[in-house]
Amino acid sequence: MRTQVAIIGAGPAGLLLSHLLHLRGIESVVLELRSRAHAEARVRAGVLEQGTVDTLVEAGVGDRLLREGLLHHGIELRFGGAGHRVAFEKLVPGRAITVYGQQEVVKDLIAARLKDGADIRFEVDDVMPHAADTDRPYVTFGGQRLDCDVIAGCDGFHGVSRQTIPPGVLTAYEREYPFAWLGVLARVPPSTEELIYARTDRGFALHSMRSPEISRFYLQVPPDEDVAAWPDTRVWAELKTRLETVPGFELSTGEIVDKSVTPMRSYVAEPMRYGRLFLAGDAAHIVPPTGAKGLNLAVADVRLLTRALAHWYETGSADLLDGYSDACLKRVWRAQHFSWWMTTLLHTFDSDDAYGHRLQLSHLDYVTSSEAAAATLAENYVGLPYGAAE
Ligand code: RFL
Ligand code: PHB
Repeated sequence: MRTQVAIIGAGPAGLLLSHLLHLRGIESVVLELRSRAHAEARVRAGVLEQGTVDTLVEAGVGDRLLREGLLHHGIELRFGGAGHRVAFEKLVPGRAITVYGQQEVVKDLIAARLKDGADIRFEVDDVMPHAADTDRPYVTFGGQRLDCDVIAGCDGFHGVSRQTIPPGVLTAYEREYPFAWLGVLARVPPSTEELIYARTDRGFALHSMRSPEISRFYLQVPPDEDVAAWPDTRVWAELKTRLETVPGFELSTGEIVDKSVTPMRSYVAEPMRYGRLFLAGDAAHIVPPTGAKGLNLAVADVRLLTRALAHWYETGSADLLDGYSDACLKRVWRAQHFSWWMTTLLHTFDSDDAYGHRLQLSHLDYVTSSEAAAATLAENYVGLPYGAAE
């Protein structure tokens, strides 16, 4: 078997890359470990930056997103018994976020790819990239061999692509946080119009949503927490304690339909390339979800990779491919900083002494009382505009 670009992983990065390449006349095969049903049911991100929405719409896969996505012009930071709105319309005029589940993005992309006759293989075992340091790379899977010009490693943080790169090639930059997030999806109308990021002495809580009928919540919990320690009654009690901290706010409860624990980690591998193997999305970098950046970074990466590959096929010049990693890493590191910053701003750290606690409160007070500080948060949260090269 032969294709131009062998793509490992059918998450948002791999699927969007395959679609964008198709629009430029470049063919690919997508190899995915899990089933289509599993990929479409995985509850993860929910916040899309303006640039992500524009990318999906321009690529012709944004119809349902524009119909069903919830356009938000602000978020609330809640702490010390009061809520403070970060008003995007005032701080970053013309820019907003859209709340639309990652699993819906994945469904839309799979549908579009299959309609165009794409070759996506689900439930393939033993995917392995080979000969990435030669100009005849290939991928093996389930006893078969796929020859290609280039391999795209879009297989997420635990994928195989990054791990096949020989020791010494990549430098990893990493930070682990001493807590995890318990994520909860519930069949109950949101008790708020905009997202609420709440800092309390018992830990962080986030009230998000998926639709007018479905709410999404997160609770800061100890690292390696067992989901079994969180029966529904405990989840609702803790959410109420952490969110019902301002006068008049009452949290509606309902049926919980999904619960999972996510560790919090920052990680960057540099460079995002080894020969003919290019890493994109979570395969190369992850951020704690507090800044809502992971999916948006994956989209920015594959935009750049598409442009670089198209340039290569059209002109024979590898200039953009050679610049791919540096071009991605600029945005990646901005998002790393913002995600670390939001995380330290809003979580409780057991290691914090009284001094650290006071610093955090002063920081929160500054972000919610100074327009300059709030604008910094807002412009990063809605996402910095793409540069000319992106
Ligand atoms: P994915 O989505 O992990 O997809 C990788 C795909 O590769 C497959 N795979 C393999 N396939 C073949 N062979 C192998 N050996 C393979 N190993 C793995 C996997 O099955 C999978 O289908 O990576 P991708 O495409 O780079 O996308 C990245 C995003 O998924 C991720 O950054 C976001 O979900 C992060 N994130 C958020 N990002 C945002 O932009 N906004 C948010 O609001 C947001 N909230 C979140 C989040 C992530 C969360 N979790 C669960 C980590 C909230 C949470 C709770
Ligand atoms: C979500 O809705 O899943 C979500 C929203 C904001 C975040 C992280 C996750 O910062």
